[in-house]
Amino acid sequence: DLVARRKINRNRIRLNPCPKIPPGLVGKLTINVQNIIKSVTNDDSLKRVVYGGRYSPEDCIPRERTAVIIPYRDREDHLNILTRHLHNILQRQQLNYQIFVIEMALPTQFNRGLLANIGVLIAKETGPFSCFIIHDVDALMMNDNNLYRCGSQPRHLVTGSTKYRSGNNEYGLPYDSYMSGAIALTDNQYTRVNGFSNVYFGWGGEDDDFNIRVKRANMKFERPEKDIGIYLAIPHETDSTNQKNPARFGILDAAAGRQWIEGLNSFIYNSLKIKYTRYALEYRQYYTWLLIG
Ligand code: UDH
Ligand code: NGS
Repeated sequence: DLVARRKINRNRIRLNPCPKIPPGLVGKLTINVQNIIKSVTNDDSLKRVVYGGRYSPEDCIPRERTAVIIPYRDREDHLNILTRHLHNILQRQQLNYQIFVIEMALPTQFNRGLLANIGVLIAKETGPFSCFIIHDVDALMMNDNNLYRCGSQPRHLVTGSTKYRSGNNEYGLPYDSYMSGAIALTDNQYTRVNGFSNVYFGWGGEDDDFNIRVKRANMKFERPEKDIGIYLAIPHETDSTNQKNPARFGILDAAAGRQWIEGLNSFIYNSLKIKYTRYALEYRQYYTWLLIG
């Protein structure tokens, strides 16, 4: 009734912005991949998730509206682990967020850049979001101080992953300009670089291409502090429908020439018209799922 509604509105007006540093963070996390589903299933965070994998804090006004976009195919176990892990942590980070899983139907070779772009477009339709995070399905953050927010520059959220363990270093990166795993860009930043290139089918190169785009748009990837951006990579075998793309080095050499022609703004490049259809959109319990073919 009216009186009750007025009361709710009054309370809403009194809400303060969430603190700059969320008070409930715990720092470095111990993750046991085998037990993660069991350990977080009883966690209250999952009960607070709204269908479609959405959440917003009730007691303060969130500083960021984050869309987590996961290019995806055939990694159900990883997806179940990652989504639970993220719901648990992103709520502690007091974000307003939604998880989007963008799946590419068979038989096409996997195309991570294309899926990221489509994810951003669908998130914008669903939005408004202030921050887009392009996230690998097998990357689990190991320190909840790694806030899933955007910055004044594009952010590579990974300072080291168990995938690149070397010698005494438990967490590493394969090379300095490497920027896969998880990146965070504002709408403005993502649009300014014109998103990912859409022409990399199969494994490799699309991330290096994106890095070139960021540089050419006069921006620079930033990373969190070294001990904060650490990730556990869930071990897995090579995907049969994401084979190494033998043409990737040639395509990468021509990256600069394509930047403003194809990407977020266009899925057509020369004679190559990348047609895709939205086969399905479902608001699943822990994420919004889009199937592309
Ligand atoms: N991805 C899928 N399904 C696929 C391929 C890729 O979901 O079939 C997504 C997923 O989010 C993944 C990301 O795209 O995290 C990157 O894919 P990738 O194949 O580059 O990931 P990664 O580097 O695997 O982890 C490379 C093969 C490593 C084989 C090692 C064998 N010991
Ligand atoms: C580079 C690839 C990247 C890839 C990176 C790490 O060689 O796409 O290795 O790969 N670039 C090209 O192929 C041009 S990894 O060590 O994770 O297998 O992300």
